[in-house]
Amino acid sequence: MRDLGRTVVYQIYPRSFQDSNGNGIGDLCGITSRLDYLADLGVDLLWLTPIFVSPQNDNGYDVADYCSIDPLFGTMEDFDTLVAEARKHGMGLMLDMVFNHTSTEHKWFQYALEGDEYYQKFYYFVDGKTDEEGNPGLPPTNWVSKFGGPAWQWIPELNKWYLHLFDPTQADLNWSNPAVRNKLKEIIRFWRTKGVEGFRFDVVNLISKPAWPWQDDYEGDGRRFYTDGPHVHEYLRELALDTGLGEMITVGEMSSTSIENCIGYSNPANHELSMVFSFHHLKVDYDHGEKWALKDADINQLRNLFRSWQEAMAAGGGWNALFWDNHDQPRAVSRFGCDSDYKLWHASAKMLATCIFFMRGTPYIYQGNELGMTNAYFDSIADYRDIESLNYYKILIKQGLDEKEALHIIAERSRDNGRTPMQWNASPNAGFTTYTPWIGIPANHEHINVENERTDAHSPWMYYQKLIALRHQLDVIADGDIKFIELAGQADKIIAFRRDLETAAAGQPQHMLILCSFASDETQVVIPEQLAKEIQSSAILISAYAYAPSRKKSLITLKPYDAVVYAW
Ligand code: TEU
Repeated sequence: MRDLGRTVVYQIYPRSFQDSNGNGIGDLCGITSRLDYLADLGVDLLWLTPIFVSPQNDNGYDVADYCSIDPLFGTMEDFDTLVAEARKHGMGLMLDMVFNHTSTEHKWFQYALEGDEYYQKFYYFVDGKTDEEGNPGLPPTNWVSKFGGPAWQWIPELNKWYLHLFDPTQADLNWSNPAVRNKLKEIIRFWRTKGVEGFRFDVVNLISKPAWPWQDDYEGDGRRFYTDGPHVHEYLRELALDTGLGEMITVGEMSSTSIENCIGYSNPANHELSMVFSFHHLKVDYDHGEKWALKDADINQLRNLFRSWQEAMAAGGGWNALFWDNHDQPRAVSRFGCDSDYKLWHASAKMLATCIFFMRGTPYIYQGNELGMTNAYFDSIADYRDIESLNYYKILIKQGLDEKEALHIIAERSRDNGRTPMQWNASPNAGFTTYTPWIGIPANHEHINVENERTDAHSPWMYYQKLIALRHQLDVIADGDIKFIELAGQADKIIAFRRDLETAAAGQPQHMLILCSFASDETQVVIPEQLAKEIQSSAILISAYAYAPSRKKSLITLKPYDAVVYAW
């Protein structure tokens, strides 16, 4: 099995990676045609977001058949070819298992609607509440869906409500029913025999709901009742032990979770998962914790979150998935870096990569990160495709914002920012498709594209290639301890940490100091005395600018969005 510390995962959003049949939507054959590209970059595992049969209301996270390929993306034969060809390139596949809910078009849900009681028990079909006057027909609880609106849908034929933590067409599965758990194990076994190397489990810390009856939430949206729920660890262990997941690489997506639970999920002794995604660091620009309210990123908070997660997960034997971007997030370079000035864009794309690549965990590259791809900045609501963005646009207007204000928030926060097509070249559709793409392509593909960056020795692409190679080679990055460093007066600008490993292979550095600047201006950093002495004998391993920062004894001058790694 691959070593977690030396593995780099590349996330592909198939719909937006490469179209091979000219319908404007990316597909499996398109991915196969780009395997040389991915192998040159040097990545190890390819995580594909869902490619299964789906009505695509939530771009495949609404699965109607877990063991068939959606014709939109190709055939099972195309999938088998992709697995085989990827293996020839030394790469493995990870599939996205959406097990918290199914599409309401899934046959289990359809049988349930037809009155089959066995399948009704696969979901949460429950009676409503009566109001103060005794009239029936109120939702069972006041819980709110993650996509806005109530988390319950009324089914008049059955006189019941069903739970959907996401879209009404994504019905939550009842994991307390052993028959459900067994069905899901069969799906894992099916894909294992197809030769996939790993799985990503969608919102998997939401699968265990509390015992009935459920309560209203007067302080929040209900998440505190079902997040990291009562039996979640037990269910994950059972899934892993019964299907042999221990021999595979698995990552769980953990919504609003805690460090303590994540140690539980990912400590190998517990036999649950290899690693976890958590999202607290991607909420530091949410005003009062609210996604649809803007504020500047709080770098001090970001640093504190990284410090507590990195140090506590290490102490507890847990393992982090390291990432900034995915298909649900606006582009990090637009959020935490700078995308309006060529030089700063360049530096900040590299700085962000440095920051996570040198932490303890497994780094994930989301397609286009290696190019420094930016937000889309669509200027009309008609350009958006994502169900969550379209819902929230309406909600914001209802709350009294005018169209311009609402659109501004959507432009900053929409998941579509991360879903625009891969920018292969400067041609009108960026080399992604010969047809009209399913979603718009930012004009900056004229210079931010693969063709340009692979011929520029200083591009973000070349930098990523080096980072991946270093991950593979150096023991201290893969296995070292991590400790964050307090820099007097610079807490809101600089993230600094060190990595140490006493047992590094001969000739390899045992220590590293990583400095990342989130400031748009030049910043002077005073290194603590002892550390300044230690780095006297260091060499610069990699840095965001071609010229390393100047250093006078303990004083280092970092350029805007600089990153530098000292190794000794
Ligand atoms: O996302 C889980 C999730 O809660 C958030 O990332 C969510 O998409 C958004 O940020 C709410 O504000 C996973 C998938 O990654 C996402 O694409 C799916 O839409 C969602 O689950 C439902 O399956």
